Amino acid sequence: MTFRVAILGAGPSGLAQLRAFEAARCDDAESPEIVCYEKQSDWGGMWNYTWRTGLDLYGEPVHGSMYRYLWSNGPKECLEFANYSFEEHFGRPIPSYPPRAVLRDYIIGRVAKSNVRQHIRFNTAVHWVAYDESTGKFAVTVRDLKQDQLTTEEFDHVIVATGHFSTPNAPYFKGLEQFPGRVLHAHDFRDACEFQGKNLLLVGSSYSAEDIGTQCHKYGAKSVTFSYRTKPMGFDWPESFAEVPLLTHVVGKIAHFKDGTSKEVDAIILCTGYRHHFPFLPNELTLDTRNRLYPEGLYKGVVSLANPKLMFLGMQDQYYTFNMFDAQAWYARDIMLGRIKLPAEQAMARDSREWVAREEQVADPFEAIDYQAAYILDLLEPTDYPPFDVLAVADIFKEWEHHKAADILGYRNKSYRSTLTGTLAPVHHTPWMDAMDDSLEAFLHDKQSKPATAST
Ligand code: FAD
Ligand code: NA7
Repeated sequence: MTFRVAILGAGPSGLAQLRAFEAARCDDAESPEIVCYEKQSDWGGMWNYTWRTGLDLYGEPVHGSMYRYLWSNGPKECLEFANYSFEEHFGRPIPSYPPRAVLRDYIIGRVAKSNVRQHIRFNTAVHWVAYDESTGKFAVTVRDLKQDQLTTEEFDHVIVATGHFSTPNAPYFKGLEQFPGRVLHAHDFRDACEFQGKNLLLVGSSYSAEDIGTQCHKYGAKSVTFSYRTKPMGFDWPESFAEVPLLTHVVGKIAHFKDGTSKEVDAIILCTGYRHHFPFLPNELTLDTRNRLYPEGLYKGVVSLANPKLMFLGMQDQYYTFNMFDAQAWYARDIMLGRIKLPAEQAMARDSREWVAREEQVADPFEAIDYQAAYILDLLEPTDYPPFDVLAVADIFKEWEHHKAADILGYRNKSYRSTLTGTLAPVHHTPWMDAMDDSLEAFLHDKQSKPATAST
């Protein structure tokens, strides 16, 4: 008798799971009955841009945290699917840092070639997952958003692929309620043009702060002040940027910082990260973790130690993205197909603890890249995911780190060599700081694009 699999979410991770089963089906493996629930009206997850913030058309929390003019923050050569190169998708080499619409086109391109869309129930939000010890099955309760109908179905396995950059972590600072300007979390940031001519305060010192800050500068913000909790980003910022210690309180338009300094600002953006939030999971099944390379409570970073028939994809802090989700999805698939046998509970817990302990030793971004590479290699070893050079990708990530350190506003003008095709990406026709149009058409319009002459 065939078994049933529920995949929650049709972003890159959920699509990787669908694609993994599709690959096995092509090899005549047993195919489970798959239902993928997606609350948006289309696939692509975070890569679907929405102007909405707050609640969606149906009163569900808006998933999207991406903004207009978002360009890849890492080289595309680092996230290439091993079974689908950018060159294959676009029919020619393209520059290394594409904008959002181009990356979405690539993600969708791979799945559009298969039959997996038929498994997805769009406009369907997962509301509850319960496990019945006596039957060994999960009951998944969903709301058909268009019909406003709740239904429940039974499954043998549940794959949680709902992402973790959607529910804001928004700390309070004294005086915010009196601040006479906009206060928002990065999740609700959409259009940098809103902040033209403004003095901005961004709280946080990670990817969102860095990218929203540089983008606002690009689109005409007067000044950008970053306020850090632990340490500054330390880039060689142009004059209109500053990094200051943590915000303590706000009085009128004046923001006060831990070192006693202050600054008048027009808007405050909390770039303070996201929460792993699973409102559809009961206490005993949920994943309780901060944003880290190896979330606790998972074997191989995928299998729930609480119930190994429940698996999570893409829950890590991410250097590697799409190809890591693939590695996880192939691994999860092979567990479900019985190709990989899970060890006893204690052995899984021990293995997980060892990886967590190893993460605690990671001292800097370069070691973090090596750590995630080692994790992916460990996952890939027992699967038939097509070979890709994980360590060569790690080297590109390290080059990227150096390029950012050298020129935070110019690193996106660099080119890298695909580890799949060996092709060196062409240089984009317009330097990133001058490329105001982030559409797919403008990016691929290559009249003036030049071949790169060196690997950087
Ligand atoms: P998501 O893409 O978040 O997809 C999860 C899906 O689950 C969504 O479609 C959502 O609608 C659905 N869902 C959620 N809850 C429910 C529910 N209850 N019921 C039904 N469906 C549900 N990565 C890169 O590689 N390069 C980048 O440049 C990059 N930039 C980023 C910039 C920002 C601002 C953010 C927030 C992330 C960025 N990322 C980037 C990381 C990005 O999250 C991953 O690339 C990728 O989207 C993660 O895929 P996912 O499928 O795990 O999650
Ligand atoms: P991250 O990478 O999780 O970083 C969160 C940042 O927020 C980090 O600098 C934290 O400081 C800071 N933070 C968290 N809580 C607080 C409080 N209470 N006060 C002050 N500062 C705080 O999230 P991002 O949004 O930057 O990036 C997430 C993804 O989006 C990423 O993968 C990108 O691709 C896009 P800390 O250093 O911990 O002191």
